Amino acid sequence: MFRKILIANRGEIALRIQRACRDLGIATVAVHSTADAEAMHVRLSDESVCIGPPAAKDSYLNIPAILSAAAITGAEAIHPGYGFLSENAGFAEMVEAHGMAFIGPSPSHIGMMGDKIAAKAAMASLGVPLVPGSPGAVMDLAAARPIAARIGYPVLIKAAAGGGGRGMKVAREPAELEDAFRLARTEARAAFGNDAVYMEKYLDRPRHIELQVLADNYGQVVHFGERDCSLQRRHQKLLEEAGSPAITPAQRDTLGETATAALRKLGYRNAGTLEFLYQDGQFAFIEMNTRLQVEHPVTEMLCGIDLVREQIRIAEGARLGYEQRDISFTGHAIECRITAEDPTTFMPTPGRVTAFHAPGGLGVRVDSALYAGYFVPPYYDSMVAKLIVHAPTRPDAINRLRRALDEFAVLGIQTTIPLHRRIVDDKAFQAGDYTIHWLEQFVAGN
Ligand code: MV4
Repeated sequence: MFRKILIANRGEIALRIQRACRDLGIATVAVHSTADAEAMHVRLSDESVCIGPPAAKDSYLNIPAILSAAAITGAEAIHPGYGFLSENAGFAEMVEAHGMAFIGPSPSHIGMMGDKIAAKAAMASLGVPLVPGSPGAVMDLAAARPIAARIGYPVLIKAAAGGGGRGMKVAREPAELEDAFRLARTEARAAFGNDAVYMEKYLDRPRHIELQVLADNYGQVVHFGERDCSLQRRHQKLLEEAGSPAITPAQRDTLGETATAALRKLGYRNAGTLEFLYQDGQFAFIEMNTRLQVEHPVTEMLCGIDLVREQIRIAEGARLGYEQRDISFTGHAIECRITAEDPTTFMPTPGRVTAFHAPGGLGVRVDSALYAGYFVPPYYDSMVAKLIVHAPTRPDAINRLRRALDEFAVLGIQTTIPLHRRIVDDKAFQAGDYTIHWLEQFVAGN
């Protein structure tokens, strides 16, 4: 059993991880930048260490400072949260080289899934369905032409080191291929220092559906169903649901069986999320995330499980101790990501929070590090709260979400609460009838 864990993150996710540690009787070490000296994750931790100036590259991404903080406090393990160093294979390796546990997958699996071409090749060889595409990297335009012709236009050119939509270009017809290919390459090199690209058939109206899995160190792999993350704008998710309004329990079972069998053969461990595009009744794997995700609470509410606790136990060497048939899916859960942004222009709105009142009651959860008097700094991600509701049915969850949003008060700064409130009242949202393009249209029409 770990006695002390260092949490290499800030904000709501640092609190979320602290709570799981407390529940397990484990002491916590917070790290923080000089801008976060007054932050809630520092106030609520057992110990804290300042690791550098405000810019993330000098603090939350400062590997020597974080490893030193762990060494001087005697932490036995590091939880990276999401973002920052969470998918940095080199960091995971260094944590282990310093005799500590990295609470996450092995460095080699983080590295494999960070290369989208390698990830797809591994999944395809293990029977997971893919979007039709190039068998691997596409070296030049001469190679791209016949592959595009075989897949059929429109095609998408993606960066191997990409993810999250950066370095992605569509070619709707052969005449567009040359420019799209060259642009994708150039962007990939600039953004990732790696210009390897691959090609896929472009799906024009998919849903974005992801599957949550956990694996222990002894080959036991289970899934906790899917999340529908289609409601996004510029690759920033705004609202997530579990389960997906578009998926039947039988589809969930089939997808889960295929994915868990593949990860068992890969020897994967700890938490992971497989991302799929879903269109015309078909799932196609696109990427795998080797971290705890922002939207994990909808899965926790649906399945009644503490995913962070499980991550910690797995890292300690515990067995999962249950099987797929022990996992049940009850009701429906929805999460709203509330950001410190103007709800119409999406410009960040850092500043002083003058009053804060979180909603409550049955089936309502708020994960946030805000408090009255807190100053939202301009240096980091603008997400300041997650509101998660759970209810017996999707219509009940929507009603509960409306009620909770009406109770939620964040004064002093602008937030996206009013935008969420309008989404909840939309007929298409209520019908569950949306694709990844729906929200951009919704926002443009307002
Ligand atoms: C796609 C696609 C359509 N067809 N792949 C964007 C981010 C990256 N994770 C994958 N992405 C997409 N890949 C094919 N073959 C459309 C997107 C996409 C998208 C995917 C998920 C969530 C939001 C999105 C927004 C725009 C494009």
